[in-house]
Amino acid sequence: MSQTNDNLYQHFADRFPADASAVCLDGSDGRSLTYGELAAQSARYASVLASLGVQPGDRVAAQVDKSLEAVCLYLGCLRAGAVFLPMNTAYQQGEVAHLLGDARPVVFAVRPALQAMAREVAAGVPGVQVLTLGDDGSGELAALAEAAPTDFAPVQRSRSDLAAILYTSGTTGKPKGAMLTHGNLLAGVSTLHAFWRFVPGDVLLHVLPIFHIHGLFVALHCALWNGSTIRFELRFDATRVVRLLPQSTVFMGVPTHYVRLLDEPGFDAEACRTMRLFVSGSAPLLPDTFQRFAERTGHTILERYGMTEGGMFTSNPYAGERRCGTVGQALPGVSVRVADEAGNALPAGTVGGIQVKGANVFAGYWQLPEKTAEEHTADGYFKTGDLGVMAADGYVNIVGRSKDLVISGGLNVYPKEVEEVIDDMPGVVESAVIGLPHADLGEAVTAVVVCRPGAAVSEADVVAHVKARLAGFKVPRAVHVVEDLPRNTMGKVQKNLLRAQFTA
Ligand code: MCA
Ligand code: AMP
Repeated sequence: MSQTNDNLYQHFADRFPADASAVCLDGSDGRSLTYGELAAQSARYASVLASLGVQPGDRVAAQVDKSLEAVCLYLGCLRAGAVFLPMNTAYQQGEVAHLLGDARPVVFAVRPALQAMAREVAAGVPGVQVLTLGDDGSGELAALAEAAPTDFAPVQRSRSDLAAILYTSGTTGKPKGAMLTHGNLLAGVSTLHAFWRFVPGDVLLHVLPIFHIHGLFVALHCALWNGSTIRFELRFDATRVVRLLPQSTVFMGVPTHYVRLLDEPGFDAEACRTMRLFVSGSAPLLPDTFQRFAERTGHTILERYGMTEGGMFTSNPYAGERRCGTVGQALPGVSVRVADEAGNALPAGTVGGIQVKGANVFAGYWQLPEKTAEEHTADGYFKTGDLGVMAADGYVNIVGRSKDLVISGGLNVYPKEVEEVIDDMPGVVESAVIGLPHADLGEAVTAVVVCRPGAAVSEADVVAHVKARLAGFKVPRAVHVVEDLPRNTMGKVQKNLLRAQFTA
């Protein structure tokens, strides 16, 4: 009896439109790919990876710009049975070095402009081959793909085989790799596709980066699962979005996207006339944004909640009440509870930790079994680190985080990482990094710094120091120099007091 192949690519391919000339990716740079070309191109990337020695289970890292080629590389990885490791393009040398050293990929695809840096980092990592991939069909990988065959049978995978590792930071220490299996991703996409009622003819307006769950495993996956055309915007431009909405039916974004759209004069009900769904997530959507959006367009944003460690956990309903300020109810197949530390579910209306379990929830942290165990309860729930309240009818409100985290424009910044970089500066005694309310970004990274007596450390010095070492979105938007940091009796910095002091 032949075994079913649960390679995620095989499941996508089984659902691709019968008409191979249907447009899949319609790029904002004027380039596009049909579904037939996507199948052929991704086969070529799979062949190239295999010829480079990539075996099923080997990691393939990519720090490349959003492009048609990046999608083909990703699908090629799935086909070859490799484990895809996407990296934020803003990561600097130190951040990349940690990920490469930890994941030990066999291939590292990089932007041509940054190949010197990539090669320097890779020199310290045994076994990794660096190959360039541009966003316009240029680069070494693209050239190899050009010459490769257009057929490649997807490698046999079971649901428990790894498909991707996405790194996510923690309150302490370095970023950890969240391992996602073919089964996790299959469960995620099939649930969302049905729950958000994708229909033939849907067109996705895709503006998110494709190195995080939201852009890659939520937006792109739902559209591929539906065989949809994807208006593939290589970067977010609110004016272009307003122009493209009348050719689209679904949009997914972070709250900053919605805030910026509301600043566009032409953004109104007429611009949204063909749209059936606006989804928001990755950060809290302010009630003001939710309400202004409804007044301006007649559409109610559907807010959902998830994490790198498993994709989506809760969603407001497609047909029922999309309740402002909530992230909706547990998605089908996902168990969500608000519980105490011991894992006891708390009564409705009580604040506690949000814990989740389901086929979409990750397989653990790469090579960190103890950390994985620590983050799970005895009965197998994953502790998200988010604090919430569940109403009697199951709607969840996220009220805070037990993890020290700032979310800026939908991107996570772990204060500890930024503090460590600032504390290394000559003249600095210590620092505390907090998030302060910001109209555009939701929260703005803010540093509070204590200097040595007589040391002249300016805001510009701190900004320049961090910028040289960490991704741009982690750089403080403001720096306050203080005499000392407020501490409680245990010696812990009272960040709530700092937030109150520096909130305008
Ligand atoms: C860019 N910059 C930022 C941010 N993004 N600063 C703070 N926070 C940000 N999020 C800085 C750059 O470093 C640069 O600084 C300047 O802004 C301009 O950069 P540019 O790339 O042009 O910015 P932008 O186009 O305005 O980007 C804003 C953005 C983007 C569109 C909101 O950040 C974005 O795409 N965010 C979405 C991220 C996302 O997909 N999150 C999902 C992950 P300088 O000028 O000084 O160099 S969370 C997830 O996946 C979970 C599962 C979930 O629930 O969804
Ligand atoms: P990441 O680790 O980058 O996947 O980010 C996941 C975190 O984003 C979650 O733990 C939440 O803190 C936050 N998050 C995602 N969606 C929402 C939402 N709709 N509202 C509030 N926070 C959210």
